[in-house]
Amino acid sequence: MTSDPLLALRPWEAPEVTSWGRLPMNAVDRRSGALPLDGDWNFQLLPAPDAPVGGPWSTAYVPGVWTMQSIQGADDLPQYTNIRMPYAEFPPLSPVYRNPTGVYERTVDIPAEWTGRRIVLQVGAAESVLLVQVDGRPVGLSKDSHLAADFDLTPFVRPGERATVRLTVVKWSDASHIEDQDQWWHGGITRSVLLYATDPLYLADVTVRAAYSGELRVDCRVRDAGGALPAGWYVTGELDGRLLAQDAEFDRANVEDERVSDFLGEVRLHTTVADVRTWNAETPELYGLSVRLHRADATVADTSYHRIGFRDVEIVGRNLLVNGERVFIRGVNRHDFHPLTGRTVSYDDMRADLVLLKRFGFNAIRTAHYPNDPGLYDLADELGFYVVDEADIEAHDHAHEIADDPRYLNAFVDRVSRMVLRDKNHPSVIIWSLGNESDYGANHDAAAGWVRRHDPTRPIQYEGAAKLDWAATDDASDIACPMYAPLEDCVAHALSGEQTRPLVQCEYSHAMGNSNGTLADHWAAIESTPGLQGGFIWEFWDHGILQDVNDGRPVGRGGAGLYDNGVAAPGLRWAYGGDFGETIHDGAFIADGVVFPDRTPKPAMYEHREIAAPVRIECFRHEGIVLGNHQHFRGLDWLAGEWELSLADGDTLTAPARLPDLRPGETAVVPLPFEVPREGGEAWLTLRVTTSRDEAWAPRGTVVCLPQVRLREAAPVPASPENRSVEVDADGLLVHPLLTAAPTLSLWRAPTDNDELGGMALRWRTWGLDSLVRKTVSVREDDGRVTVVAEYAGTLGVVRHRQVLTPVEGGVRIDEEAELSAEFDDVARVGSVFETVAGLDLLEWFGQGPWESYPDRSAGAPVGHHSVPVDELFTPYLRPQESGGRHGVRRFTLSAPDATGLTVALDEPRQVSVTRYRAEDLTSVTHHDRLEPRAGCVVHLDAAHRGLGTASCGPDTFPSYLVAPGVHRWSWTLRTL
Ligand code: IPT
Repeated sequence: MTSDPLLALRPWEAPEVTSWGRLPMNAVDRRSGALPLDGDWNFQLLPAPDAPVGGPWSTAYVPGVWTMQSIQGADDLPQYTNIRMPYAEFPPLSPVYRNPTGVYERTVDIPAEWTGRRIVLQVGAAESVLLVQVDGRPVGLSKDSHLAADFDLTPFVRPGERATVRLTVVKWSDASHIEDQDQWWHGGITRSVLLYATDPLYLADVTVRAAYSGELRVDCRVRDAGGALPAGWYVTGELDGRLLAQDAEFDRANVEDERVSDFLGEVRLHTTVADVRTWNAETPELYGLSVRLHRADATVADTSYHRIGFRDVEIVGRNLLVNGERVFIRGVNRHDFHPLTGRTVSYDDMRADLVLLKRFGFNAIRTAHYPNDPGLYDLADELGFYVVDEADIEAHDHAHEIADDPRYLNAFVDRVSRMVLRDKNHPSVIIWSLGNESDYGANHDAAAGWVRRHDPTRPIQYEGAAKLDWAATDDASDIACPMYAPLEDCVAHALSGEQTRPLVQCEYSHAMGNSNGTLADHWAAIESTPGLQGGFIWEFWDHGILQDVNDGRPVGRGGAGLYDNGVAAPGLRWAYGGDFGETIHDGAFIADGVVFPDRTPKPAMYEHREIAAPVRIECFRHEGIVLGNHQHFRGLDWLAGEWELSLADGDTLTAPARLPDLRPGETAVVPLPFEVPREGGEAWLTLRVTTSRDEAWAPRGTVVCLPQVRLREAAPVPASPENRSVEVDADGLLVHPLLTAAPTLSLWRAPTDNDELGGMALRWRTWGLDSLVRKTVSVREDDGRVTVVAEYAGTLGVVRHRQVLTPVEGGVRIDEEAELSAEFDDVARVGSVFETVAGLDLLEWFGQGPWESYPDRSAGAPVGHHSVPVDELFTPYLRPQESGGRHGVRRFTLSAPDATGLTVALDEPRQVSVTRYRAEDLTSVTHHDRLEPRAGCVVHLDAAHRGLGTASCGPDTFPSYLVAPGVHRWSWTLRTL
């Protein structure tokens, strides 16, 4: 077989050529009633597009990338780069000899009943150049890897006969230079392929404008594919079963009467829906709209179905308004990703993504950095999300050259306009984004100009334009949408009096590894500073690919069920950059999401859930608890509550809560549900808020938030001294039957990704904090009490540490002091570390929990009595690092099933971690599957622990969360049970 003659034109190095023979994009969904062509196709992978086809055929599954399938003779594996192109060629060129090109071929029986109809092939998405051939004849080509390409096959096929369809997909092209997003590089067909048929006269496009007022305008474009147009044809619309055409006013400028007759072009249905149920992300009310093209005899020639929502989006001054409300954007950046299939995602998977996001308080999605699968938008409409729809343009490595390169002008306008044409009818889409990280040039302005004329109903954003001057009024962005801007800069801008447009960060709070420190601080500022409206966390997924450690290949589609709770089954792991043998790669930077590759939420999700709480405890006054409704549109009737009173020296008591009837923004005082005696230890009141009925995204009883208030402070508990002594060894180290390593000073943690990429880890290693050498200076016994002074030497100097061990009833009290000279201005922690015997497998504590929390990420972990098996305390971040900490721990017990064990009481709420790993165990391996758990527990309790921040990409934690030099003192009591 010859290859495609279109290939002779070398379209993969011609950026001016964006398509050939491709039909215009439109919003008519052709999926239902189509002939699906998904499944196994004959396949061969050529080394380059101009190599001859002729080798042996194997099979590839469609939709799917070949890089994730074990295909005979196809050895092209995933490769991860962030900014860098994986090859040296400058735009528009790509490697001449190494340009994997997949040839997909299959036969299709064209249904006989399609005689006389127009027959169209739709390829859902292919990256990065698609060429279509039917029975050896060239049909067309397309670029733009994340949008569908339709080709009219009517002249190429005969109904009732068999046709051979060949799809050639070239991996590297001029288009790759503008698809340089921070993600895995793949190759193949990533969305469904189908064949559909229409009447020769068909609905070519439908544009819906549904306003908050109830006004509805439906513009229909009717096309004649066959030549002469029959007389008497007309269009009707039906909204939730009600015929619109009967009471709709037709646009008189376009048509003579209700009938379209002989008119090729626009038909407008225009009506106002009385008592309209409006759409917003909290109450996403949808209507079903069917637009029908009728033949003269009233039979239906074509139908287009849309679920529409009535809502307004506008910018007034510096506020972004939805239905007139200044809504907060609690967003996340989302890629189309799956650990088994790469970029191919199913409707059920997308639904699971969005359901999870709803359950954790998110209300917005930026489709980073390309139009997502069409199903995503249907789900966002239905479940309620505000979507920033982003065009497939990221020229990152060559941003500056490309933004003004006229050879790429077509591509910019093509990609932005095709996205708008596809997604314009979705109520969820509130903003168009021109792309990501591509500098700012004339090509952007051209695309923005097209959008402003075509869809004046939505704002445009583009970070690359707005970053030059947040206060500008004449660039391609209606929103100042910085990425990773320091919070103080955002606040200062909002207070400056210079702000001209809303400020919504397109990326912030980088979720790589153990991260998202200061999220609560960000939201405290956003909610209290007019002009700030939120942002989009980077990002939803950890893009770990499930990989077989033995053969190094992706497990692929058959891997369902081979992972659980964020952890891959034995022999498998979550691969990140470099794991497929790539020499050019960006390592674990691909694992920077708030969920693991199997969608298990990371602890940061609980932080977000609480920050987004729809109902909150404002404060506690004499008359009772002040509750507030923090939503924009909804009352509290969809929520139910239960009070929990956690007493430090007692149990947890519960009482039913009746939530008041509050409109958004209102507060009310509700009586305190418990009698709390004035005396006693700490008392915390939690309102456990759940869904009171089934929501589309949560069954009744799903936890929504856990707001909390302290009712009573801690009272000091004096420990009675014992007439015994404490046993220490010659080095002054505590001897205790349950400890295998005595408490010593710890100043280091296994660096988090933020610590590594932010430069802290390097500094700590240079200071020698990871390998301090302890030397006993003195051991003094005095009346049963032992005072041990030791020095811990690194390269920066010596840290003096003193322990006073006093026998107390049932155990020993340890008063500690460590003095850090001024050079130690930013260490990971100051605290004690010890190790226990095996068998103490349950941790129970009073403090914040139950999930992992850190000093700057603890707003979502309520104080209470918690109990978690030791093996479940650790969070399996893809690259092992500090993990499993619990903030604000007052006391804890580590016990064996026979109730033996030890208990620790702390002088103040402290950061504690109990894991199976020493810090150096975690740093000695690169992947979680390589960790060997120890039999006993490694226990850290810290006088001070550094915040997490987000320095892997963006601001570090705030100075208030750093560990300051000077004298640190802490005390704790260790008892056996
Ligand atoms: C920014 C990118 O937009 C995003 O795709 C991702 O790479 C993120 O950073 C980090 O994970 S760009 C960065 C250079 C600020």
